[in-house]
Amino acid sequence: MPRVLAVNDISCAGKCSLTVALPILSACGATVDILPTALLSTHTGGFPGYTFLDLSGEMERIASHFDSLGLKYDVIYSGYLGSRSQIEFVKGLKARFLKEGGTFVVDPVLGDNFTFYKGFDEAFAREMRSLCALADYILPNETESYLLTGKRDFSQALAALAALCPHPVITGAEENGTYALRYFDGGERTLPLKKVDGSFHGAGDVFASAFCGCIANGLSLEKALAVTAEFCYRAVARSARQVKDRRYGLAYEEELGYLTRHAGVNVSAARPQEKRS
Ligand code: PXL
Repeated sequence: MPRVLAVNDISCAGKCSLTVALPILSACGATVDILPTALLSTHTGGFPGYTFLDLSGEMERIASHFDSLGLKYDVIYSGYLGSRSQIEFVKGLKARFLKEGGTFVVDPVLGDNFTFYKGFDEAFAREMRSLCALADYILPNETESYLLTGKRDFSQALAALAALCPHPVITGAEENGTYALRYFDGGERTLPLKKVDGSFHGAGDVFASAFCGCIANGLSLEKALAVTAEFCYRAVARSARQVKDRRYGLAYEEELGYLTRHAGVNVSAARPQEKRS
């Protein structure tokens, strides 16, 4: 069973970050430990009056305890980080906690719809770039790809991101009426996506969590992206039908079965004593 460390916030309502990472990674058969970066009543995208408790001090205490336990991870997944100093701290987690040959995935959570999320700015984006430089995979959305590179053209942005990290994935690139994943895997690659109109809060976190689960199970980048893209499409299409208030996140739960069936879960390794029929 792969072991994953998810570094992300807890938004208590409005499904995103750790509240989606835990169930989705678990559905992929991973053991998930968490390092919470902040505790919010809701995410920052549309609920006035949300609370925010920065957990930076506690993160160091938790990490020190993990050190003393000798914990090591197959995958470290970094998501929403609350401050520049937190980014600096997360850079150190790779050397401390990633197994040799393990995978470091950074979702550079910065913004959407070509604006920064609340509390983030250019200096924060610069710091995030330096975290991306340590990653094996980065998962910027279209806005984050622009905020990281200053380039709106996807080929140019991808080339700039590939200079930072071996496998950048732009998770939703809309261009000339087409919608696709654009990624780098030795060369530029495109995976066409089915588009559902509208904006869906938390979709990036659902994507990143499923992707980390597939990678933790040893799927190739191409296969991991295909499974993740289909899972997200199903969750988004269901949400378009069933979720009235999009601030509350994706209705992904009833699609977890699809993910478990396709994410490369190693059933015999997970339950060695059972005979499969
Ligand atoms: O889904 C990205 C995200 C994660 N965590 C928090 C957020 C957001 C986006 O708004 O506010 C706290």
